Amino acid sequence: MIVRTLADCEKTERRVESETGTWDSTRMLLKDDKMGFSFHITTIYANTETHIHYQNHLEAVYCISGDGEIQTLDDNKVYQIRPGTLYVLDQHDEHLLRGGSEDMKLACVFNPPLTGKEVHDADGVYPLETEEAEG
Ligand code: 9YT
Repeated sequence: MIVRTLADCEKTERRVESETGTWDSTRMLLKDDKMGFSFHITTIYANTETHIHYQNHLEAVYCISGDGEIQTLDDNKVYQIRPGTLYVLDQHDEHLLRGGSEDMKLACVFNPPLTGKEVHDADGVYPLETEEAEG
């Protein structure tokens, strides 16, 4: 059994800030937890744009609060994101994620799970970590 609070996780290395200055994220579950997915609470800052392309991961994202939009780059479609919206990157969709008039709080699930070290490649591809590469 694992029980954690967001407040406690935010005080540890689980909370990361992007080098782009456009988001922060608290990784409440990571690969070491051996659940087969990772779980994150991410804040996308208001009036920002982040380029993301998770070529090695599938991700589902649920909006808890705030507002923003996502633009998929292969077809230039724009989708509004509001509390209650779920978007799913089932095609490893390259996209621009924009914060709206206020910070957007998102709950995110990754398969395969992130290891926790991925912040340095923050605005593009996260590598698929191998057992050898971790340590
Ligand atoms: C919105 C989004 O893609 N969140 C993913 C998690 C975050 N980028 C992280 O923890 O690395």
